[in-house]
Amino acid sequence: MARLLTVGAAQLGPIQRDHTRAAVVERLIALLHQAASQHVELVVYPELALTTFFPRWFVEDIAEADHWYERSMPNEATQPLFDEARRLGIGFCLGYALLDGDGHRWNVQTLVERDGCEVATFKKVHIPGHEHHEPDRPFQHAERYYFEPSPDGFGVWDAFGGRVGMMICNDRRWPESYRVMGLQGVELILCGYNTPIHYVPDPSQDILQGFHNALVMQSGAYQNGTWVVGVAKGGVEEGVDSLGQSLIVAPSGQIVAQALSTDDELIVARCDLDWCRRYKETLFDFTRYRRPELYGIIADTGD
Ligand code: CDT
Repeated sequence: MARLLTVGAAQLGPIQRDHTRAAVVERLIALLHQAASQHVELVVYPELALTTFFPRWFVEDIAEADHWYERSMPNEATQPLFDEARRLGIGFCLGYALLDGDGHRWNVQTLVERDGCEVATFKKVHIPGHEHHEPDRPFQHAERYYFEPSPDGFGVWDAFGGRVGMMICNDRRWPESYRVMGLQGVELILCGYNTPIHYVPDPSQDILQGFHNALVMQSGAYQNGTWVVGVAKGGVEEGVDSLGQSLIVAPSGQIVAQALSTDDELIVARCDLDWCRRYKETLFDFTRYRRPELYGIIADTGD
């Protein structure tokens, strides 16, 4: 019997600076209701889904940015989402900024099962952008100021009837992200993103944003025999245009669903997790065909 899981990628349009958590949570719940009407079992929301993409602004005193971070999950603002998802029997994956009890700042995604139990909270591994204020930029991308990189790396969890992994935005551009999860038998990778169309260090890449987005997720899916769900916060947010084009990719590398707008939009795919075996047990039978003894340089830290 096929292991079928109906997955929804709940793309968000822009969240402006003055939009309250309560208003955003209402939008998340509206998408959840659409998902319920299409018998979706797992809804995936974008990176930093509760606020605007605040790393576009620099503050001298980082404490001035504390209000963008969650202190716990769920909390008062997000409890209605957790309650409604549990009532509907839908699991979800939610991206947000976390300021933990030890004062560490993380860019995270929390995965919640259909019964409301937390599966895991994943911390972003590859933190892009810059550490310091760069006054010549039209907007900042100071993620390296606002977030620490994960010390944990990429895990995979038994959930939703399969092996589920997570990555966040820039992680999707790195083949190692997929491969580390692939080596743990991943069957479904969940990835939220915020990708400005304008790439300040090399604007010649602007026109290629959509191509690169699909390229990395399609190749990562195929080369590791896994489903990949990529979910954008798109549209013009505080004057910065960001990529939509949320997509769901099959283990064949084919796109089976893609968002058409840059607004709040749900796309849905019925994912057969057993499809992964067609690739994991043939072309990408790692045990049979990989040559790890020749790949040492990939993980060499140069120490
Ligand atoms: N959020 C995030 O990681 N965005 C990056 C933007 C490019 S680096 C400035 C991305 O990889 O899409």
